[in-house]
Amino acid sequence: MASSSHRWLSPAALVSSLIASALAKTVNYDFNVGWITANPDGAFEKSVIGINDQWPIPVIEADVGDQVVINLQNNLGNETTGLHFHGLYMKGYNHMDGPSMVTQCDIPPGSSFKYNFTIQQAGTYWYHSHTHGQYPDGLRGPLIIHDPDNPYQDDYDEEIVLSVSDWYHDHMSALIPWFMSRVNPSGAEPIPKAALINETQNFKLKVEPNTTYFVRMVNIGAFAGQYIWFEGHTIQIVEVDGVYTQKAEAEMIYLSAAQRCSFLLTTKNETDANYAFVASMDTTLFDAYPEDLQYNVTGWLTYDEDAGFPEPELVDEFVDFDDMNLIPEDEEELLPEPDREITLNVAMDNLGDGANYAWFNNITYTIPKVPTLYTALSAGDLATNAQVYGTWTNPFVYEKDEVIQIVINNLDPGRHPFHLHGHHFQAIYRSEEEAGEFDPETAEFPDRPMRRDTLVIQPDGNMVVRFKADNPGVWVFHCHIEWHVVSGLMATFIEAPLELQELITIPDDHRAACDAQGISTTGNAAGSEDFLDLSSQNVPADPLPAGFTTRGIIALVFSCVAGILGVCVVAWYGFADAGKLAHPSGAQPTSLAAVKEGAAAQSSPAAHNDDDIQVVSGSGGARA
Ligand SMILES: *[C@@H]1O[C@H](CO)[C@@H](O)[C@H](O)[C@H]1NC(C)=O
Ligand SMILES: *[C@@H]1O[C@H](CO)[C@@H](O)[C@H](O)[C@H]1NC(C)=O
Ligand SMILES: *[C@@H]1O[C@H](CO)[C@@H](O)[C@H](O)[C@H]1NC(C)=O
Ligand SMILES: *[C@@H]1O[C@H](CO)[C@@H](O)[C@H](O)[C@H]1NC(C)=O
Ligand SMILES: *[C@@H]1O[C@H](CO)[C@@H](O)[C@H](O)[C@H]1NC(C)=O
Ligand SMILES: *[C@@H]1O[C@H](CO)[C@@H](O)[C@H](O)[C@H]1NC(C)=O
Ligand SMILES: *[C@@H]1O[C@H](CO)[C@@H](O)[C@H](O)[C@H]1NC(C)=O
Ligand SMILES: [Cu+2]
Repeated sequence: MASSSHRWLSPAALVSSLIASALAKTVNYDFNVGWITANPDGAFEKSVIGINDQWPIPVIEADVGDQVVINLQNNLGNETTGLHFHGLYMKGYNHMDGPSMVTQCDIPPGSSFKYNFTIQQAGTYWYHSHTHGQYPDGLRGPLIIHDPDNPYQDDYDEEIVLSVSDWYHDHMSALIPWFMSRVNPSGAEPIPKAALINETQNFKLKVEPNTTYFVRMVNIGAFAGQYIWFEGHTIQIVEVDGVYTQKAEAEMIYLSAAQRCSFLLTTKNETDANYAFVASMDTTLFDAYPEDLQYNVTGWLTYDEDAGFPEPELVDEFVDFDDMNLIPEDEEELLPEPDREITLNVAMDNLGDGANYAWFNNITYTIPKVPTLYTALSAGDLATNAQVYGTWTNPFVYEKDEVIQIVINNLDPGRHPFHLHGHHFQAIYRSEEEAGEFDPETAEFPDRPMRRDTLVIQPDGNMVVRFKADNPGVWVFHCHIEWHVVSGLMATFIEAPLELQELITIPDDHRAACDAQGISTTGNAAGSEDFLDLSSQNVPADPLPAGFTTRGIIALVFSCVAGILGVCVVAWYGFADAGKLAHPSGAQPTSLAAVKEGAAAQSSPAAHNDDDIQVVSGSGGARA
């Protein structure tokens, strides 16, 4: 074991941390995670994951410098869990970051687990489960770090926290097996049933006249980006993802899953009318367009309960503020030319099991046998060798303080919000749609680029981000559409692993979570102490047999639906076990109906679906 119990701090850091700790406090939370029922869209009652018998779950609030201690008890009974604190640097606290099999093992039912970390930054964040696609079942909420040095503190009277999200009627544990199966060869993502504001609909936001609010808005959804606008009011953007920006006036903003935006909103002097505000899901992300889809959700700035609540006016075109135009309030300059550049090509493609996987370059993320952090801590000097982390975690090892440039080429016709743990990156370039691969000859970078932790790439476009590897740890880089986490759109950055070994000791309760599931806390990605022997690492499904292409598979499944070549598909895919693909809402379609619904979802954007198009079995298939 190369880890040791002392913390590595420079004398200056030690002094400043002593000063901070003189003022800082400890914020304690006891979180009992369990099932409760809720019906946020008024259309379907379902069991959701709550905390302390409460849903929506509580907002975590602290001040910069505070120590946050969360004692989590998993009372779900039938599911493992975990928490990730989205956007926090967690410097020196990589083991508290939360993604399953990256920095910890899942927390088994019936056990407890402590998260304990120092808050090192101000702003608007959120927290959510980061295991087996679980957070859309309810385990998601804002995390707000208040700031005595907020540069805009004299510009507003009050703070407001608001979420937007999307909502499914079925559980992720029921949807994922359908999504990741041969009956869904095109990888059509299940479509949410409704959009929500603050986890409800028709939300009446009480406001005072002649008052300026600092509104912290968080998209805690699973899939849909949302356009958001306030009728009769303009807003001034002042923060994105925890980074203060110079004031920027906006009529409409776009928030992808996981993004945050804070803005100043000044109310009117008169109280004779209420004003609608709208969040509208980006339906270009959806492969189908069910007739009952409620993709708009309305709230009201409520000046007077008796003044009436007008329906929002229809907007013909979404003209949202381009976040690449923002300038950080601290005017931090473009980082120097990179020490390392990596290129990630995004694609979707099928494997031999017929399911559709997501790829960075030629790798679809597959969980290792040992959490990657624990491999880094136990590998000694070999921790700098990417090989020990396994092929399918898509590992990149960086040296301390290197400037890293990531070029992302989207070879897929969908938008994707990419998120990096442990950092705010500089967003230095983003192309328009259909621009193809990044061309360094023509791109120009801003002098003072916007920073954030989640950035949207355009369909068939490209983008470039830069950051400094100044945070020893294992940090994942992934699409924040939860379906694409499930299908493997994730890479692993191992930053300064030798320094990391000096910083982190795995707490006993974190080890116990692994022990309870028979997962080793040392060894390489294959669970071997012979660190260069990866022979038993987890691997994805086999490739498609030679001669089969994704297009061919989809065509074949269509033919099967049409009843022309059904037999061959049944034979080749082995549909014998497809009968277990039972409908989550209780209906019992045959395997062919399952195929048909899946195919309809991908074939025609205007396809009609009476119910969730998702047809699934209760177990298996949960990855990442
Ligand atoms: C776990 O239990 C809850 C509450 O009874 C249920 O709604 C959910 O579907 C179950 N999850 C699994 C994976 O069986
Ligand atoms: C939390 O961690 C700090 C050190 O980072 C330690 O001093 C403190 O005792 C821990 N608190 C709990 C409740 O474990
Ligand atoms: C929105 O929901 C959060 C979490 O439930 C709550 O703390 C917050 O106060 C709500 N916002 C408003 C404006 O009521
Ligand atoms: C609005 O508030 C400002 C100070 O906050 C005050 O000077 C002004 O008179 C108020 N105007 C109205 C119409 O209430
Ligand atoms: C409200 O009244 C104040 C003066 O009392 C004025 O400065 C301000 O612009 C008014 N606000 C709006 C939204 O009209
Ligand atoms: C949702 O809102 C948009 C923008 O106003 C509008 O164009 C569209 O017709 C609305 N859709 C529904 C189903 O209400
Ligand atoms: C991906 O695989 C293809 C064919 O197997 C190969 O031509 C290509 O170079 C690979 N790309 C990367 C980035 O490894
Ligand atoms: Cu994605």
